[in-house]
Amino acid sequence: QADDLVTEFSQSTGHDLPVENLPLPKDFSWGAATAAYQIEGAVSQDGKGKSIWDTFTHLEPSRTNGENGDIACDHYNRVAEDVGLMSSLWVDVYRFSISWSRLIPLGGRNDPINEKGVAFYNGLIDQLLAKRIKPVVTLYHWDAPQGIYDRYGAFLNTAEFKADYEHYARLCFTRFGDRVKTWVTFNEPYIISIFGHHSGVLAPGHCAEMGTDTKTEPWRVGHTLILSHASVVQLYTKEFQPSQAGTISIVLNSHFYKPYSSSQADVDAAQRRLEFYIGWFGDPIFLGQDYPVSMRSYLGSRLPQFTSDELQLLQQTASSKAFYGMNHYSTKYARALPSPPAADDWTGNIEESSVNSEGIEIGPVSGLQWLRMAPEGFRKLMNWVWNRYRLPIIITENGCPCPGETQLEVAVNDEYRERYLGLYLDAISRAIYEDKIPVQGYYVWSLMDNFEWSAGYGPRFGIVHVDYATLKRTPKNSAKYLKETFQKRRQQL
Ligand code: PSG
Repeated sequence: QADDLVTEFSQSTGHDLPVENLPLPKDFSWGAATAAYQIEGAVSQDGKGKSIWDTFTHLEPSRTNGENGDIACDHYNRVAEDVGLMSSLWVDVYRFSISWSRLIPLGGRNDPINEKGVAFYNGLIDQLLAKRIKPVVTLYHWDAPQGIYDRYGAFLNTAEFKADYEHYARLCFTRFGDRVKTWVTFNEPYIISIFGHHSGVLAPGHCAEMGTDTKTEPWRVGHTLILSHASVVQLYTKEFQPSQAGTISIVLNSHFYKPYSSSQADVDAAQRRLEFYIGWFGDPIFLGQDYPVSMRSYLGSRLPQFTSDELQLLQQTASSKAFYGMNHYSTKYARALPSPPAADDWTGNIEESSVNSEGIEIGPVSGLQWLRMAPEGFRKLMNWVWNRYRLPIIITENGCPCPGETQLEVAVNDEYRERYLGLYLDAISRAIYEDKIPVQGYYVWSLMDNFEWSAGYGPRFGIVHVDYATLKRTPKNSAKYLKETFQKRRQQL
């Protein structure tokens, strides 16, 4: 019935959505992604310290649908089973994140190290390598130690955060860098800044109603993230890369934006929205320069300044030519607002919608309203990023929850997801062969159903179903589809 939904959409809108199963390069790598807080559970096992997500979910459970990551998928106690699962799907890569407060329970540079936490990740990495699965490791996927938040507000104190984050990163490179060759500093700085420090829907939940200065705080947080990223890239390239020979970058997410109408104002709005989403981090990090001009002109003094030393650091680290980590799910229309921007506007005075001026929807809706199937926007986004940064691209997250995916029977029979993934892979093939963009890999979000932050356990993004009552894992049809399609697509040509 999910399939019917897509066919019906194609017919009524003229969007053509049959999967073509286009080829991919032989050395293209595919994998699955997760994040520590979303799957591990075991939140106080073996000496783990509290993170801002433990606090956020327990203090006011309504913010996360009454749910939390205390148990999640209990991956912490089921590593062997989960690595076995990945191996049976023939993934090349597993992208996971390290829980900072498992390694350093209080988070700070002078705080004790929890060897049991180190041992957990050592075990995971060794089991992956034994199955010839390459680990891609995210140092920070949103779960800051509560200790550094209590001490100085985490990202709100740039110098303190940078020093503690460097110490934590050094620990990871030292203990795991002999085997981990691909590192990600931060997952989605945009979401951390805007959702954590403006709308407040994610931890630590700062928002105007809480007394946060939303005119400036998200941009200060972003500034801290950019500078902390750069200093850890410098640390890695100077001290670890010579012997470990790995690579390090950051993961940026964004929708693609299409103009709401053909008016010049809306065409400009779509471009400006992407600059506010991606250029915010991408220009300083990958071009080694100031924030986009559009941001400076709309935000003025709300946006922090880089000192000349900081710009120099950014220039140096930008030239370390790694890869662009792209998280992407969907496309929206961008419409220029006629009135002057709100005092705490974060968009460049733009309204987003899923329907354009002619009433045409951007794509068939998934299990989440904001996420619609729009593969053409994905291809355009790869082009936008390539034109601006000229870096090889790795798709570090892509996937969706299906409409009505509640019972096991529906969940396992996940036609909507199969179609979505098939079409998004076609878009990658086109980007590679028609647009000549070096896209190197694709990691589906997610290996298994997990704790979807503010939405709790409702939306299921996994290619493997998790029964939260028994924690039993059942591969969905899309898991078999990905295994087979990569096998076939990489044989073609
Ligand atoms: C990204 C974009 C939006 C919401 C959530 C994400 N958006 O535009 O509304 S988060 C991203 C994340 C991962 C999530 C996954 C699915 O890295 O942890 O589970 O996407 O939302």
